[in-house]
Amino acid sequence: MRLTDVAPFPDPLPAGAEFMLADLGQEEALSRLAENCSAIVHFGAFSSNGSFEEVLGPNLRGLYHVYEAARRSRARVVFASSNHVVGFHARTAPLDRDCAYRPDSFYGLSKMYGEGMARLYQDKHGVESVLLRIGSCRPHPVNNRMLATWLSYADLTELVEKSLLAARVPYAIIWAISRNAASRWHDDDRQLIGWQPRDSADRWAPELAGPEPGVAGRYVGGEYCAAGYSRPDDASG
Ligand code: 15L
Repeated sequence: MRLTDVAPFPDPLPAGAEFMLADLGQEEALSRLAENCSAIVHFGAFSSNGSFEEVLGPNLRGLYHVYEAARRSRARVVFASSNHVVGFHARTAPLDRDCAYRPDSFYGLSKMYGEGMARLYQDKHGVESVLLRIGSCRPHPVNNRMLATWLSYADLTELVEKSLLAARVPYAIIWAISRNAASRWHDDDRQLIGWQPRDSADRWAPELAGPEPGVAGRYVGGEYCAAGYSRPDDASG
C-alpha cells in the first residue's frame, strides 16, 4: 500500500505501507505511485467550498492525472465524489443515482467533472470506478441537514474496503451515507459491492430538529447553496 499527500503523514505508518509526498499536479509522480497497483483510493482534492481557481488545479487537472495513472496501471479508482453534485435539488425530493446533476458550487461542479471523467475512462479505456457520493463524514451530525447526509467513519471504512474487494465494478455510483431515516436518496449500485451501512444519524434527531433558515435549509447542499447566492427572483431570504 502506497500512501500519498501534499503534507507529511501525521501518524506512524501502518504495517506494509509506504508514504511519498506528492502533489496532484505532478503527473509523473502520480503515475510512479500507481505502478503495479490494482486500485487507487482517490480522496485528494480541494475538499470544501472554494473558488474556481482553488478547485481548478487539484480537482480538475489533478483528477486527470489520477485517471491517466489508473489507465496506465489498469487500476480501479475509488473516487470521493460528493453530495454537492446534486446540491441544488430540494431536500424533500427523492433522488436516485440517475437524477440530474445540480451542482451547488465550483467544488460540486468539480466532483461532477470527476464522475464524467470516470465514465469517459470506463467507456474508452475500461478503467473501473466506484464513485462515492459522500454526504457529511464526521464523528456525528451537527445540524438538521446532517440527519440526512451523515456518514459515520465506520460506514465509510467498510464502504472503501468493499469498493476495493468487489470482483468487477465497471462504473458504480453509491450514496455514501449511513442508515438515516431523514434521507431521500435511493437506488444506487451498492449491491454491486455488497455494502450496507450500519450506523444511523437518527438518535440525534431530537436535538437537531428544524431545518436551517433560508436557502441553506431548502436544498441538499445546505450552506454551499447559500454561499454567494444572488438570485433576484428568490423570495425566501
Ligand atoms: C463535502 O463534499 C465536503 O468535502 C465536506 O467538507 C462537507 O462540506 C460535506 O461535503 C457536506 O456536505 O457536509
